[in-house]
Amino acid sequence: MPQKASPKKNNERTKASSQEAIRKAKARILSAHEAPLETAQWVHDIQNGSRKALGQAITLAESRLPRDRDQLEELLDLLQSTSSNPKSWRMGITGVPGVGKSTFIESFGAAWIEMGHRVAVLAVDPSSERSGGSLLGDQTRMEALTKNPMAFIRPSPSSQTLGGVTRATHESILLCEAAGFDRIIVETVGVGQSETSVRQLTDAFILLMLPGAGDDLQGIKRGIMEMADLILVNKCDGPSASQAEHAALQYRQAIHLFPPAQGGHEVLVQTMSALKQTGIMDACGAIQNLMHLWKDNLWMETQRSRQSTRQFNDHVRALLFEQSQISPQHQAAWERLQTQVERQQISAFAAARKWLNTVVSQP
Ligand SMILES: Nc1nc2c(ncn2[C@@H]2O[C@H](COP(=O)(O)OP(=O)(O)OP(=O)(O)O)[C@@H](O)[C@H]2O)c(=O)[nH]1
Ligand SMILES: [Mg+2]
Repeated sequence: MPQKASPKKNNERTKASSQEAIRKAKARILSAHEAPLETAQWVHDIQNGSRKALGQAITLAESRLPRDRDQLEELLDLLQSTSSNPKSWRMGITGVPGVGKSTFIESFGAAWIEMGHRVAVLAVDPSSERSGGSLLGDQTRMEALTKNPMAFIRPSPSSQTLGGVTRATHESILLCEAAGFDRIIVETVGVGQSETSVRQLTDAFILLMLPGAGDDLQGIKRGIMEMADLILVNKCDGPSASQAEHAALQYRQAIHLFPPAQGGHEVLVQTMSALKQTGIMDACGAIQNLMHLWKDNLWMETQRSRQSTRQFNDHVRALLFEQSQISPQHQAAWERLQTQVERQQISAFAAARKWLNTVVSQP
């Protein structure tokens, strides 16, 4: 007859089985992440067109773990990715949800590939509102491009702050360029601040508009229109074609009231149908003209250098802030001051100065 185990033995057995469970879980987690490649091998693979290596590098760019950040910086360093790759054209696409951005990118991207280029499509979406369903929608709207070996499509990183997403997108652009993609298309997905950050990451900014909307500017703020280098009124097909032409006329008039564009160019308003694929080559032509003009008048160089300076400043601020949050004392001081500001016991400015003094005096 089997003997009944003592409570002590039972305890030991439970402990052993929970340790075993932890060990198995750890092994599962580790095997879920592919073993990190040697950085040099990784660089070689990216430069030789391995999409897997590029995808893994972008995953690293999206990570917030300090270890991953270090490795990414090493990788970018080895790839010698700087912001001065003059051969690549970075294009931002924005417009209200449903205007046809993804449908446009499908034919716009294909047009560049036909001209012999390699196209990378990235998305900036700091909101976590988009469901897997709408990402799936994008994949079907960009079906041909998704399958094209000359294209690389990366859905946006989710659940991050705008600053984090912007940094990840910037690094992803550099990685795609290092992998030989010379036409980079960045789609803004969330409405709001993401337009401004995509503007900061790209050379040319394209705004898509709906037909028959001139009246209320479709929720697109005037500031966003002022940032655009090219305006495309989409859905110029079927019964809405005449409305689209009318809207284009109105936008052309509105643009004359804006301050002149910094690149020394005229902001064109063109009509197109992303669905029927009309006006796509005209859009490519307009971009080509802009890029050639900007090369000649040095705006391309000036703008990129301003963008890099701004990124440097933003990055320093972000790193300083991150660093200052590491110490529990600084964090406690932060929380205390924040409460005082909330209760209106101290001005926001005085609180900020006080906190900085704490950080500086007790590094
Ligand atoms: N008639 C017509 N419909 C279009 C055109 N372009 C896009 N659509 C339709 O408009 C809908 C939205 O298109 P998307 O390309 O997904 O629009 P989007 O701007 O990417 O949308 P979000 O990613 O949700 O912001 C789809 O049903 C498209 O088929 C066009 O030129 N003409
Ligand atoms: Mg879309």
